[in-house]
Amino acid sequence: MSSDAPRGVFITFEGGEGAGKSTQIARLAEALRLASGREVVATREPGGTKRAEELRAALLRGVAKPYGPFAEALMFAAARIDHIENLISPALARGAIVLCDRFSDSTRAYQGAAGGLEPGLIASLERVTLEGLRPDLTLILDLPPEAGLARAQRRGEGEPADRFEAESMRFHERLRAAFRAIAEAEPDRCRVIDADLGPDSVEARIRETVSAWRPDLLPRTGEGHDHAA
Ligand code: T5A
Repeated sequence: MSSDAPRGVFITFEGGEGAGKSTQIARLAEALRLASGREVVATREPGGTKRAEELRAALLRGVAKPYGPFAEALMFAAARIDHIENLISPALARGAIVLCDRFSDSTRAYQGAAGGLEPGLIASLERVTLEGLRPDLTLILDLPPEAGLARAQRRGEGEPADRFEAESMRFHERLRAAFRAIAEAEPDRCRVIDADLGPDSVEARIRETVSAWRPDLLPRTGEGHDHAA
């Protein structure tokens, strides 16, 4: 790596719809701030910067859907380029811990495995979009799609499903398989977390995983338990 390589820590969260990523990112961010005293930046994709958030709104409304998965992948890539240039890379250069809700694995899973784009095309797009940036750790929150979609529906009661929530159950099953395959192919970078549990139990598993990976960032503590309802 060159001398101007990022000094921070880049952790991404991936998984299907309603897996609990936002919930767990907020909890891990707080734990890391307290334990490490380092700057922690929590962000999301698509989005994270003003321009990328504008693209997010269009993507989730389904504006790019009629043009097909390649056009959608290009739009996600455009948002990612702005996000990397203006938020992620500067934060890593400052030495921050960056927690990102979805990143390039989502393009592999949604537009690639589930959307039908060829892996070679996705890999080429990744090369030009990421310019060598790779998450240090990826936590894949895994649960049956029915459970995740039910959570997303409960949260957005009364609102119509967004572009991807509205896809078929087969699409969501392919997504789950795709994320598991990514974890299997890159075991050094990825860890699968059972997300079909209460939020406190998922948090405990994430803390344990991060502690085992980098005890300097998050020392080990006792087991977490879900509060009684
Ligand atoms: N996309 C994205 C692509 O197609 N290609 C790409 O390259 C990228 C980057 C983004 C969409 O874009 C697609 C994927 C997505 O479809 P989004 O709205 O950000 O859209 O979608 P999600 O990332 O799926 O976000 P969600 O908010 O739906 O899911 P989260 O963040 O995983 O879940 P969270 O924490 O918001 O929780 C959902 C609900 O469940 C509850 C929460 O309180 C909340 O109400 N909850 C739990 N309930 C029970 N048990 C638990 N353990 C719970 N954890 C949370």
